Amino acid sequence: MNPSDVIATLVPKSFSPARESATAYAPSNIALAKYWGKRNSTLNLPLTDSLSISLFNKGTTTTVSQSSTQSDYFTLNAQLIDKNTLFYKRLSEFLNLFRPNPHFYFSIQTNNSIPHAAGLASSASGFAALILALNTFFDWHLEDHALSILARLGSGSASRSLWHGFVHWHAGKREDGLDCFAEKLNDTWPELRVGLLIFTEKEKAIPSRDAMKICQETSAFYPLWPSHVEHSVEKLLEAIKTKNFTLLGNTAEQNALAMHATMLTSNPPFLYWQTETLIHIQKIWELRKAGLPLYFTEDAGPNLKLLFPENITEAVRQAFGEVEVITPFKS
Ligand code: 2P0
Repeated sequence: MNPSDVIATLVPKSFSPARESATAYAPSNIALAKYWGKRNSTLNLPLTDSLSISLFNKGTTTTVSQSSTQSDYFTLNAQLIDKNTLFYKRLSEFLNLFRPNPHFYFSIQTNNSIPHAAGLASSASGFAALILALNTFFDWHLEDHALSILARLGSGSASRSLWHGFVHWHAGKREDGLDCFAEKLNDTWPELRVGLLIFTEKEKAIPSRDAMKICQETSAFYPLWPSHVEHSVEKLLEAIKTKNFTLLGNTAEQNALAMHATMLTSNPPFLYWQTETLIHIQKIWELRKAGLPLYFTEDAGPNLKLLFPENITEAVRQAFGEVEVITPFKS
């Protein structure tokens, strides 16, 4: 089964631009229970469910129109993307799936309010915003689950970036992945805060796509991962339902550390952490011992995301001068 077969079941057989251009925004998302391993890498079908929180105003705005030249034309934060970059090739190949005819070329303008490739899931919001913009550009009127499936074909975590708030991505069982999509949870948590601790905006050493494959294929700890993450999802759903912040923070932190343990135990081993990562983790643990309900999660990069309730915001700002505080649920 190829992505084009899946798309043929979801998108109208023939379509053309319904307007000159279409613009959409999608928030970045942070997994509290991580996606780390696939059951099918052609369709980005994950081995397990995962659960995320979206970062509200940190995300991607994308405008789609038809290119007036005989090739795709992409800009990222107003900079032209060179045709020889991996970024260009990946985007152009993805767009091959959605050309109304083989001679149709796209102009895609993307603006990120998050650092590109700094472990802050910019590909997630990027592909999600692109699919939302294409849906409007071509007047597809697709339902949420279909949009999530299409975004997932670009990047797995993009399936979770179509909404604000908590999002649960179902692994599904079908080979074609038509039961593998994310859904927004209706629960809100206005007091919840996410703190971004960004030490570096450099490109990551190993793309997460390759990293999760190495872990899945070689880590001695990987066989423990699927049941760990399924438990994490259950505990997070319980924490969200009962507004149990300790359970939420603890579960997210342990899940992130378990994911990083699969990297340490891979062959060859690798680690995204930098010195600052460890210094800040130890500081978080000290503050917690001193009574602050403060937890962290970390993705495929050295930067940390703090999780804490609104009433300790000042203490968090004092401890981490450089923190950027996100309110995921704005009223
Ligand atoms: C997550 N990550 O759940 C995990 C945690 C990184 C660490 O989803 O191959 O870029 O495009 O499906 O979505 C990053 O993986 O991978 C990711 P592909 P993706 O957020």
